[in-house]
Parts: sequence; C-alpha cells; structure tokens
Amino acid sequence: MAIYVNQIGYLPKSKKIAVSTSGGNFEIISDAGQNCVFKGTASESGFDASSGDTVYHISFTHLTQEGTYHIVNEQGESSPSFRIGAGIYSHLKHDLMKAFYFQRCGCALTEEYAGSYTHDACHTGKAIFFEDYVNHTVNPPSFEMRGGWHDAGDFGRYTTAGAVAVAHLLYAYELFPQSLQTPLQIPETGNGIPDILNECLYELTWLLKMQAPDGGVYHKLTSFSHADFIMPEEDDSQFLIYPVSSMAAADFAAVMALAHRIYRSFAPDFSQKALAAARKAWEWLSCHPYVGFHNPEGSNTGEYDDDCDLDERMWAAAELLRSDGEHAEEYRRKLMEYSDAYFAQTHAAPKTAKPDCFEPQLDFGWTNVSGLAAVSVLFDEAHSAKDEIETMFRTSLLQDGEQLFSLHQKSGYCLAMLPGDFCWGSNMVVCNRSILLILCSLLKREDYDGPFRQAALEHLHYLLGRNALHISYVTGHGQNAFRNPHNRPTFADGIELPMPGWVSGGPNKAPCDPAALRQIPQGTPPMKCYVDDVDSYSTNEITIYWNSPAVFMTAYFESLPEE
Ligand code: G3I
Ligand code: 9MR
Ligand code: ZN
Repeated sequence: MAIYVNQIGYLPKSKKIAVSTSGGNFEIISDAGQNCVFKGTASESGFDASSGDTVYHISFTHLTQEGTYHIVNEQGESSPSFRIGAGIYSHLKHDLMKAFYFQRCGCALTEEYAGSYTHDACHTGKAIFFEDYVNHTVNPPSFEMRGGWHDAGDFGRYTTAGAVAVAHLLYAYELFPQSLQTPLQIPETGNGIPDILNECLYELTWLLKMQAPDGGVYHKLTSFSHADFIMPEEDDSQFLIYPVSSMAAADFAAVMALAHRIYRSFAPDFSQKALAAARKAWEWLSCHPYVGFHNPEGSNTGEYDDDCDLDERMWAAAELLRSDGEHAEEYRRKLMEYSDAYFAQTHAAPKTAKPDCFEPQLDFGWTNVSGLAAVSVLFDEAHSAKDEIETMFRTSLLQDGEQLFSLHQKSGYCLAMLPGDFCWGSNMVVCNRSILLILCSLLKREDYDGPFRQAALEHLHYLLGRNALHISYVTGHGQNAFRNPHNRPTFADGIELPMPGWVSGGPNKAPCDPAALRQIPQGTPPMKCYVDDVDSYSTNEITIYWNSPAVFMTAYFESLPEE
C-alpha cells in the first residue's frame, strides 16, 4: 500500500493526481508549517492491467499555492515530499541535456565540464571495414572515425539511433527555442551557439564520417563484441565499419537536411556540408531499394534491424522538401508516393495482430520515424508539403491522439499504454506517446489546461515516480531515483552515484538478461518487470534516444506560460 507521486512535483496550474493503492480520505500537508492545506477523498479508478493493481486517484488540482507538500491518508500512509511550483522541471531538463556530453566519444572528459565523471580520450584508434576484419585482410585500409556519442551503456555508435536522438533535440529546439537556451558547461559554452546545438554538432560531425563515397551510409561503428565493464579509454578493441543500410541512409539524409536548416546562421559551413551530404544520401537512395542489416554470426553488438524503410524514406523526403528548395518538386512527388504507401499500410494492418499492444500510425523511435516526418510536414510555416499531404499527416496524428487520449483515461496510472506496450525501452514508449499528445495540443492550439496537454503531462508524472514501483526513472531526480544504470562507465568509475539526468529503459514485460530473470518472478505484471541492477540491460540500460524525447517533453512543459 502506498501513495505514488511525481517525486519532483507538479506545475501550479496543471491537473494534479497522485495514485494510491488504497482509498479513503486524504490530507495534503505543507512541509513548512506541518498544517493541512487540502483535504479530499480518493476516487476508485479500478483495476489496472499493466500493473496488476487496483488503484485510487488522489486529485488536488485546485491546490495551486507554491510550496513543498506530502500526502497522508486515513490508513496512515504517507507520500514522499514533492513541490508545487513554476519552473520546477528546469533542473531536470538541464541534466537530461547534459547527459549527452557524458556520452562523448573520442575526447577526454575533464573535471571542468564533467565534475568527478572524468575519463581520458577513448576509442581514438582507426577503424577498418568489417569485411577486412573477417577476411583477415593484410594491411587493410583504415579510417579516422573519432567522435559522436556512445549509444548507451555500450560504446557502439549507430547511425539510425544517433540520427533519431539528434532529431528529437533539434525539433525540440525548433519548436521551443526559449526553453533550450540553457548553458550546459561544455567546452563550447559561450561561443554564441546555444549549447544544445553545440552538443548536437558533436554527434552530427561524427555522423558525416559515416557516409560512404557513393552516398550510402554505414549502419554502425562498433567492435565485433561488446567490451567488458571497463572505462571507455580502456577498451582497445578494433572498431569496425559495418555495411550500409537504407534505413541509415534515409535517417542520415533527413537529419542532415534538418541540420542544414537549424545551423544555417550558427555554423554556415557545416550547414552547407550537411545539405550536400543529405543530397548525396538521397541520390543513393533513389537508386537503391531496401538494404537491410543483420548482425553477422557471433557478433552481439547492437543490431537495430528494421524490415521496412518506407517511414525512413518518407522522413527524408519531408525534410529535404522543407530544407532544400532546389529540388522541391521531386521531393514533394516522392513524399506523396511514400506517404500514400505508408498510410495505406497502416490502415490495412489488422488491429488484432499484436494483442494487448497499441500501435499508433505515427511513431518517433528508431524503428519507426513516421512521426518525425509528421513534425517536419505539420510545423513547416512555409507549408512546403501543401494541402493534400498535410491533411494526411494531420488526420493521422489527430486520430492517434484521440486514441491515446482515451487509453490514458482508462489507465490507473493515466498512461496511454496497454500491458503489451511495456517492451524493452518502455520508458521511450512513455515519452514518445507524450510527444504525440504534445503535437496534437500544438496543432489544436490548446489553452493551458487543454486535454492533450494535460494527458501529455501525465506521462512525465509516471516517469518521475507516479508508477507502480514508485521509482523515478531519471538518475538524480526524485527521492527514489534509480541508481544503477547498465552503463559501463557508471560501473567502472568507482563513483557511488551515476551521473544525473539519465533515463532508464524501464520495465520490460519480457526481460531477457540474467540479472532480471533471476530477480523478477514469472507472471509479474509488465509495469513491475524492472530491476535497478547494473547488470540488467533489458530493463535498466540508458541510451541517447531514451533521453532525447525526455528533453523534448521538458522543453515543452517549460514553454508553457505560468503567471
Ligand atoms: O517488433 C516488436 C513489436 O512488434 C512488438 O510489439 C514489441 C513488443 O513485444 O516488441 C518489438 O520488438 C522489440 C524491439 O526492441 C523493437 O522495439 C523486441 O522485443 C526487443 O527485444 C527489442 O529491443 C531492442 C534491444 O536493443 C534488443 O535488440 C531495443 O528496442 C533497443 O533499444 C536495444 O538497443 C540497444 C542496442 O542494441 C545496443 N546499445 C544499447 C541499446 C539499448 O539497450
Ligand atoms: O552491455 C550490452 C548492452 O549495451 C546491450 O544493450 C545488450 C544487448 O545487445 O548487450 C549488453 O552486453 C551483454 C551481452 O549482450 C551479453 N554478455 C554480457 C554483456 C554485458 O552484460
Ligand atoms: Zn569512446
């Protein structure tokens, strides 16, 4: 029995719900005066299939007075303290952004910028082609491939994952620039460019190296097998350039076209290079049908396999159309062709194919980037895509939004998710559904207490502790924040606490690492299939593309007016 709250707190004018596994009367106590400032009775929400809990909602929307509070109920249970206040997510947003700096590869992290989480330059050796590695080629050609962010708890760098993470950050900057001016104390701070863009440039500069001379883009740069749990600079394994894939080429084309637009005034030379690289990848795509990627036998580094590149091509066409005026007609024609095919496919998909899961038409993860195409099309003030295409995206986005809205109303934890949606990286699903609801709110030009906006915010409350395990899934934020991410430096650096600002992958209905299998009993409900254990890569890893949507969310919530 417990009372679950967002362990950071709630914005003054927003809807406020705590979730409890027991009903009855409650009181909200001010920590300052120890006096009761609000009373009520919890309402029964019913059985929540994702958690296996019968839950009650403690509603206190009308408590708007800034302060620090806790909730007690007639059973004598007590919640942790939380705040009500304007701007209470800004420290969180800062740390979520700063986390990317800690993933920088190929350079030393110094005390000035990294505090105690320093390390020497890592992965500075040259890389060779995977084919030369397996064929034991004598004196194989080697390439300088330094830079970029480590993908996750491993040291690999993967094109599709990296492109998607950067895109979340750049779109957030484009939509909510005022929220993303935060200085991050990184080496570039003060150079006249917002630090979020400086940080993205670190990844983008590396991504440019992933393009082959013919315009194709290599799928990944990793060692053959994952390193042991050592510091990155101690990993001297041979890094390999794996073959190209069409997903990599299309995501690359899209993010470079986007970068061309964003960096036009901040870094004109880079902006031009990005456009040229995007065009080249596009040309390559136009003469190469689907090229997939699978790990070679015996290799266990990330695969990021994807059997469909239509959504990636659609995103590339949308972004090039928006950023590259020169070939607009061709891009528009292709965008029309791809979106027709894409939406025909989503409409034809049988709803019963994956029971217990909800699959939106538009999504924002590395497997499906259709939602990024939607952002590109729908938030383009020049309306480059024109009516017919815009309508297709708008209709789908709002249909998804309505369905997510109704799912969140039925959920005990106010989440637009079904039990089956708690897969590896379920916290990304939480964040991406929040993004979809945010986009609907923007399209509808909602007021402060608009329904999509409030539904989006419920997902942040889940992430920060209002969940069945009462864990804040962001390191360093919240009284009961997770502490043991599956992250090599966190394990190897000898420092007790992890860097702040990392989002855990979160509950996984099908955990598959030995640590989780040992500790999670069979039959545990999906929302509770999680262990805060450094060995648990299937429930407790961190990745760049699980942090990036959280940056998008917090940037949005910070952009809301609070008088
Ligand atoms: O495609 C099915 C979908 O149809 C189904 O509805 C859903 C729910 O069961 O599962 C989907 O497949 C999942 C897939 O991710 C797509 O989300 C797989 O079960 C799941 O095993 C797979 O997990 C991926 C994992 O690698 C293993 O391949 C994660 O998404 C992905 O984030 C993770 O990525 C790793 C990199 O390989 C290496 N670096 C760390 C990174 C994070 O753990
Ligand atoms: O640490 C690896 C993590 O980044 C990956 O997401 C995961 C799946 O590819 O693999 C982890 O590495 C484990 C490997 O797969 C099996 N041996 C143990 C490794 C570390 O726990
Ligand atoms: Zn490195």
